[in-house]
Amino acid sequence: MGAFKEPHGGVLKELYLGETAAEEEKANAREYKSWDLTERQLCDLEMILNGAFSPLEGFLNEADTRSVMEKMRLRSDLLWPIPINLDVTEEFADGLGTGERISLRDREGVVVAILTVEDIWKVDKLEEANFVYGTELEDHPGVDYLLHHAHDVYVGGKVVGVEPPTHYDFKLLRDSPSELRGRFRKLGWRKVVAFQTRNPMHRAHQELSFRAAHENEANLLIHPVVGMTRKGDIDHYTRVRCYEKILEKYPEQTTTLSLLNLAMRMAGPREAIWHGLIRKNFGCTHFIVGRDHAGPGSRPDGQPFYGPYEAQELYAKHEHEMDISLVPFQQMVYVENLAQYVPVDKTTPDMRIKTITGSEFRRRLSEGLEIPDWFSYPEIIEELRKMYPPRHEQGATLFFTGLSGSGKSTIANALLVKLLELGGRRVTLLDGDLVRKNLSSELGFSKEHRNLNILRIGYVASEITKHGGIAVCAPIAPYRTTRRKVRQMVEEVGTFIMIHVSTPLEVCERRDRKGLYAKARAGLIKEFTGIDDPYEEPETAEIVIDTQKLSPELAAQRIIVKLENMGVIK
Ligand code: PPS
Repeated sequence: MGAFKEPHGGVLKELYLGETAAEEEKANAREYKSWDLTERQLCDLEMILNGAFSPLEGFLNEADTRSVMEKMRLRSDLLWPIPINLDVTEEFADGLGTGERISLRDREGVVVAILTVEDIWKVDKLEEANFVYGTELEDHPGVDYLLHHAHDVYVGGKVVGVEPPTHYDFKLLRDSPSELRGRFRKLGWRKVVAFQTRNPMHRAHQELSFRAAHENEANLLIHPVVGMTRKGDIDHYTRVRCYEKILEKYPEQTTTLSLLNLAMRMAGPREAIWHGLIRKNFGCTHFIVGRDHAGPGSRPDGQPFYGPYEAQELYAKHEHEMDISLVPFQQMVYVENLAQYVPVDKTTPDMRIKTITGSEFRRRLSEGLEIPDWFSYPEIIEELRKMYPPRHEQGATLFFTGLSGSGKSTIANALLVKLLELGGRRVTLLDGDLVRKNLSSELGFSKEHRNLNILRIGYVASEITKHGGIAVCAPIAPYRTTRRKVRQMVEEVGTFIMIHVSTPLEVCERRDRKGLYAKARAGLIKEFTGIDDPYEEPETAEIVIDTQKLSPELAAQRIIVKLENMGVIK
């Protein structure tokens, strides 16, 4: 085995211009059309420019894209499993011509690269989904991205780099392929096993990765993804602090850490091959593929999208031409009577096996329950608990919905007082009327305005939730899709609880506390919810309150009990 792996395709494609040429291009770029890169595109571009995606020299053209989709190969016949495309809006593509140069800008408007347009085409997304992910189910995060986030038109073409994308975090831990190759050379590491991860590492991962290196008489590179991973993953800031801690658990001089700004696709088997090729470009000789590598979770019917060892099988099939050895690993389990970790296929019936699944681990974290020492290191748990405290210390949004006069505000006010009485949390009330006086004073009651109003409430509530407070919202919120958007926004940062105050229209109208129903019936108020405007009943409310059966005080009490049961308050 040679001292250093050749990059995929033989040459490391570093595509940054020299200083003078870059300055010139930056000046020229003022004349070019410019595209603001999405988060994923910026990750991809960084990988293209620094050579991590060698042999790619730009975003794929249509012929290469088709070849990659159908055969997992570029037209040159080189193995490449994932299409890397620049997706743009139809509007942007409209005036574009072949041979035209466009500047690609980051979020701050800095020109990162110049692309020369080779071709432009409209995408058949379902076809791409089926080829790349083997499914068109939106529950697959890669498919969801493709169908709901990626633009409809692809632009292919080579790129030249003008300025590397800026990172303000963990600068010393971010390496390009040539930088990492340089580090290996300096350390005299000739064989390097790479370990890919998007999760915090615990004892099982440490055991597995160290054994993989040890058994191959190699050194170890911990190479976590810090670009885009799966929704709901632990944020990369926290993870990197954890990785720095786990590094100390390996014997000195054996292991190093570097961060990879990759945007994952969760494509399972295809992704495993892609990950291997990328690590080869970084100079690694071996790549660990464990159970369910880059797995996207399960289908709605509970079946996994890919078999647990399908990634290993596909990798093994192509290993000879990849020229980066597969280190297949079975799941590691803790054997209590041996007080050590063992690969699951090496266990015998006399062994007392212990495991904690990912979801069980998250449950223990969110409920503040004990996490045993055999599972992880106390320093790592401490780091995770700082950012992911138990649910009763996290923020929450309590979102009331119901008709005007249903009793939302009265119950919300009672609940607010009870929460304040319990103490320990900051509580903000975003009542319908109150919001319309402040946040949404210019809005009326058209569908568009109501939705805007609810999204504003959702945004404020999600910020309150993110910062550990409790937001109590009480608008009518008549539209299901908008309520769902608010739920999604909040659930990214904390707990969301929908409370449907289901008082029937006749009762609200009979009560008519503000006299609005009478006015609406008389045609003096238009678009009044329940009269000449719709109210879509919630399907997914956590709590339903019927005020015909419960007083506001008792309703608030019931909600408090439910919050206690859910662990939102203690
Ligand atoms: S929405 O649909 O969620 O944006 O409505 P919201 O912000 O909660 O505002 C509802 C309050 O505004 C008063 N009001 C109306 N409600 C419904 N339809 C029409 N056309 C309307 N015009 C004024 C009404 O007092 C609502 O207050 P609540 O507290 O719900 O009774």
